[in-house]
Amino acid sequence: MARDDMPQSDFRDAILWHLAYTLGKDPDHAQVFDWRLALSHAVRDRIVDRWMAATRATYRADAKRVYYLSMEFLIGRLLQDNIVNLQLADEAQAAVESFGLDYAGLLLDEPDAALGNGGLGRLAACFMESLATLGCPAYGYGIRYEHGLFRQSFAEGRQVEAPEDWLEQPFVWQFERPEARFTLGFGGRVATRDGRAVWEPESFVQAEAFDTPVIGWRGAWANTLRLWAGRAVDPFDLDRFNAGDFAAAVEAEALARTISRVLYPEDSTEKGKRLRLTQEYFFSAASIRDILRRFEADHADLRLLPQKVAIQLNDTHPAIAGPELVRILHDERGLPFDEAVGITRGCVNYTNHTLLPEALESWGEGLFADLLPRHLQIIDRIDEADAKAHPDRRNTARGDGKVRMGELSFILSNRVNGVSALHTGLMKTTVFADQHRIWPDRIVNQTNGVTPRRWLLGCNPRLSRLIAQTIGDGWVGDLEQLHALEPHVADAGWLDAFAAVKAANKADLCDWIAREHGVALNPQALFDVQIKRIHEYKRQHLNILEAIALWQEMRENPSADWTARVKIFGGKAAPGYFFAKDIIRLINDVAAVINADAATNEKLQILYLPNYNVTLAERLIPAADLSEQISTAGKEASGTGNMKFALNGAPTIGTLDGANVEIRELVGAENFFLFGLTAEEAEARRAVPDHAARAIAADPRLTRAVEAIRSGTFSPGEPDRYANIVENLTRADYFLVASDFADYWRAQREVDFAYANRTEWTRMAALNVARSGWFSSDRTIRGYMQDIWNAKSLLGQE
Ligand code: 6GP
Repeated sequence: MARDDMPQSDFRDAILWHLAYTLGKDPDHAQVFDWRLALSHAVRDRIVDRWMAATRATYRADAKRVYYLSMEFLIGRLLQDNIVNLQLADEAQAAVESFGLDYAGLLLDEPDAALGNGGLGRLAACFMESLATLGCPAYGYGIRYEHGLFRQSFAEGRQVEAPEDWLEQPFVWQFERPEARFTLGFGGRVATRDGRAVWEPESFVQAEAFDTPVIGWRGAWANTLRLWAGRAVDPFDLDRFNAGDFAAAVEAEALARTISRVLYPEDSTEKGKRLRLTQEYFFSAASIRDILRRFEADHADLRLLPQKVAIQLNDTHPAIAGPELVRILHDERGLPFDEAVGITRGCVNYTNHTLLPEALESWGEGLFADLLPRHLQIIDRIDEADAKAHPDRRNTARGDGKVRMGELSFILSNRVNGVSALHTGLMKTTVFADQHRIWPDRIVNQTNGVTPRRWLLGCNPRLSRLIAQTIGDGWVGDLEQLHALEPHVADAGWLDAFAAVKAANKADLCDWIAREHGVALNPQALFDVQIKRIHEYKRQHLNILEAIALWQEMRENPSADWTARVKIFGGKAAPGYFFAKDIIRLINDVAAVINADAATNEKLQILYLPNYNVTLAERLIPAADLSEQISTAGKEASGTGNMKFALNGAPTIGTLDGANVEIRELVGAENFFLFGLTAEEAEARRAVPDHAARAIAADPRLTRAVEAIRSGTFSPGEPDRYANIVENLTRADYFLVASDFADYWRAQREVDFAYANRTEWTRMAALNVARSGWFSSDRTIRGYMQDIWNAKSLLGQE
């Protein structure tokens, strides 16, 4: 094949062509890495035409565009996802195997792009895929971090963090856009000229765009994920270099790149750092300029902006986009202030993802004024106008020497949404009660969802095949069709096939764990999985306490008919969150002791897999029997892992928290293991003096489990290693671990009992699948399009 014979149709030839002409490699000497890149290029070629067609259609229709601003996009690997959505899986596999290569191995060679911490970032990635699937013209805007979320390993059970380096390899999916650059100012002062405020920043950096196409199901539509990288306005100072000061010559570039260097490894905790606020302004301001540039290319009247532009703030991290838009419209384009605010409010909407007070961002006035002096004035002016209109208003954006980003987002938004019914309700009665009283129509609910392409079709091919054989393949684009599985649940033969899928997935996981981690698991055991960020409110320590109590009871009563269990944990702790890191170490210490106990280890094993990420989730969820969703009620805004487990046939053990409530309603109370205090009861329990000590005293199992930790059973020679955890559990126990323990124990024994009747269990698991269709992110995005953005699908018009 020659260079000019760029193959159009034959996929195998396309791979060979890219191997030669894009990568300069001879097939005889190509490594897995080269083949993977060649395959990726061949796949990317199939995306580009559709991507351009979608962009052209959007221009032609002058359609309203949705802009999803998010500090995080936890996209994971893209090769398989793109292949699945282009329906190229069989062709790609055949081509790869014809070269004598292992297809799965090739897919796994791709680095996992971890440009996010957890739920918020992964939701943004699912939303991008659903927006494309639904043909909604949309752009994701974020930061192109050089280093994503840190890599986690364990040393003597303790979390060790190492930098993540996904960009050390070529990222095939992106297109660099050197022509799309904006210069952004920071600091300085606000001057007055001709009676108007003019911001005179002190320093400048440039934002450079990198575009990644996001292709929807069946390749019908593609949108753009545009990530900004920092660069210096003058990257190289030749005078300084010639003077021999080589480091200083590139100092400006090093500083500018710092902005997009690392993802803050924070989840639900606020990090009051200058760099973080700089990052937030950097990507929000670059995005606003890009949005205006696109709008102004075709429209002269800025008052049309709300008809053409919907901006979604993914939590408060991009909240500064609001004042930035007001500033440009007023200071730079000359619109009256009130009109600028009105237009901004017509475009901007805000999603809240947590009620935890420490996660509600606020910045000291000093820092804010130093970095964004003009924005501070704008915020004050909006606050003042609101105060005049609503004299009884209490929660303003400015107050207590702080700029409060939740309030700021609220007052500059058209719609504000929560992410599950319970969470939205609590927003109205707690953090945003004051605002809700004044603007009762502003808060709406959009319960989260997950994309079925990645979280069923891609990650669970066996179950997908069984479903397709049973009800056809319409469910992939219309997940509610899974309801058609329900009648088959009464069919013993079908249930056997369903059980065989889970067994095969578990066998695969066991093989992988044996290979990678040298641990042999009992595949007959119930696989009980808790994977998510480590946080006190998510209560991994409740889970490990139950494991300790179970182990103690097994030792006491070895001949009882115990249901064998493997407890699997995965998740990272923010590096500065010491309590969470103690929990990690405790789980690892407990695992070491219990796994070494020959008296029980056929019945109980504990495994903490390091470096939890999207890829690991894709491995674990299809093989899970039980989904642990055990947060203190009122604290988990929604959860999305909970949806993935249910969709893959793992019933939940959980509290009435976040979207668990809706999962339970839909799958049926009899197919969900409920325990624990409700959000209301939890609030009341906190007021009871000594609630923790009382709960422990009332429960001999809990007393004994806590005592084992306290006395050093899991930290021989160092009994006070977990003094902090013990102290917390026995005294303040804000997250009510002790109060919920007894009921959790009861629900776990119900699980044991139910799992022992394998047919009944399989029925329950299958009903979880059949009834989880509502949790597709397609449904969520339709809700946003209708209730929040007023945006239309352009499918069929490309
Ligand atoms: C998370 C919430 O904790 C989780 O419950 C929810 O499912 C997810 O957002 C998506 O809505 N919040 C975050 O990850 C976060 O950083 C500031 O909130």
